[in-house]
Amino acid sequence: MTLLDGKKLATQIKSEIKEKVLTRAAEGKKIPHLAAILVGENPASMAYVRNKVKSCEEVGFTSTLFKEPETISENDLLHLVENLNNNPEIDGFIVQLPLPGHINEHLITLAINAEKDVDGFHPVNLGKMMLGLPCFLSATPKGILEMLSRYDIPTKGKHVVVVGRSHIVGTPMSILLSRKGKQGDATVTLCHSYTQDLKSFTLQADILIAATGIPEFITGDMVKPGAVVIDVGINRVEDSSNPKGFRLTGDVHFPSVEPVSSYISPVPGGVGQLTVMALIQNTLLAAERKD
Ligand code: L34
Repeated sequence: MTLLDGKKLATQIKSEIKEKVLTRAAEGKKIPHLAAILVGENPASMAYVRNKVKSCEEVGFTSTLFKEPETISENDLLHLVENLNNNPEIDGFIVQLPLPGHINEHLITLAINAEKDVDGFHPVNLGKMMLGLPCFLSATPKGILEMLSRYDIPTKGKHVVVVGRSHIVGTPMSILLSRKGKQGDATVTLCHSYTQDLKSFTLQADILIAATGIPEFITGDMVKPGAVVIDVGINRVEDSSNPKGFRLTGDVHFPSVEPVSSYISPVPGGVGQLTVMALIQNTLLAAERKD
C-alpha cells in the first residue's frame, strides 16, 4: 500500500510555483494576487482559509483576506464581490463556502467574474470544463487529478466509482475522468444517496473516490483488493480524548480500507492539501492570462 501524500506533493508544488513567481518578478511581471472572502466564524472554514493565505505567503503571492461578519447582508456581499471584480490589482478571488442561510450562494457565485473565478464554481467555467475548453477547473477535482498524475496512476480504461454528486466535487470529477484524453478515458459510475446496493458498485472500482460527507462511510468490505482509494471527506468528529475536542476524519474508514487498497489518501494530509494547491495554480494561471 502506498500513501498518497498530499502534504509532500503540496511542498513540491509550492516550490515549483515559488520559482515561477521569482521568474515573473525578475521579468517585471505582476505578482499574482489572490483575495478571499470569509463570512462568519465557522472554525473549519477559518482553518481552510488560513491554509490558503499561508500558502500564498509561501509561494510569494500577494493575498488579501476580507473577514466579514455572519450578519453581512446579501447586498453588501454582492457589493464586495463587485469591487473585487473591478479591482485590476486582484487576479482571482474566492468566497469561502458555506455561506450563512440568509445568503443565496448561487447568486454570489454568479456575481463573480468568471475570469477571476479561481474556484472554478461559476457556470461559465463549469460549462467550459464540460466542453473541454480552457477554464479554471474546480479546485478539489483539479487537486485529485494532480494527485493521480504525480503518482503516475493511469485512468484510461479504468472503472472509476465516484460516491457523492455535489456540484463542487462529485459531478465535475465524474465529467473530468470520463472525457477524452490524458487523465480521462475512464468508465465512470456516479453513485449517490439513492443508489441501490452501493457496495455492488464500489466493489467494482479500480479507483474509488469518496465524497459523501459521511465520516468513515466507506469500509474495507466495500473495496476491491488493489483499488486506488481517494478520500475527499474532511469531517470534524467529536473526540473528548483530543485536546481540540474533535478529530479530523475522512469519508473512508482508514483502518479497514488501508490493507485492501494499493494507494490511499489520508485525512488530513491528503486531498485537502491539493485543493489549496489547485487554487494557487489557478491564481497563477489568472495572472499569466493577463501577461
Ligand atoms: N469557495 N469554498 C470555496 N472553495 C473551496 O475550495 C472550498 N473548499 C471546501 C469547502 N468550501 C470551499 C475548501 O477550500 C473544502 N476545502 C478545503 C480546503 C483546505 C483543506 C480542506 C478542505 C485543508 O487544508 N485540509 C487540511 C487540514 C485542515 C484542518 O486542519 O482542518 C488537510 O490536510 O486535509
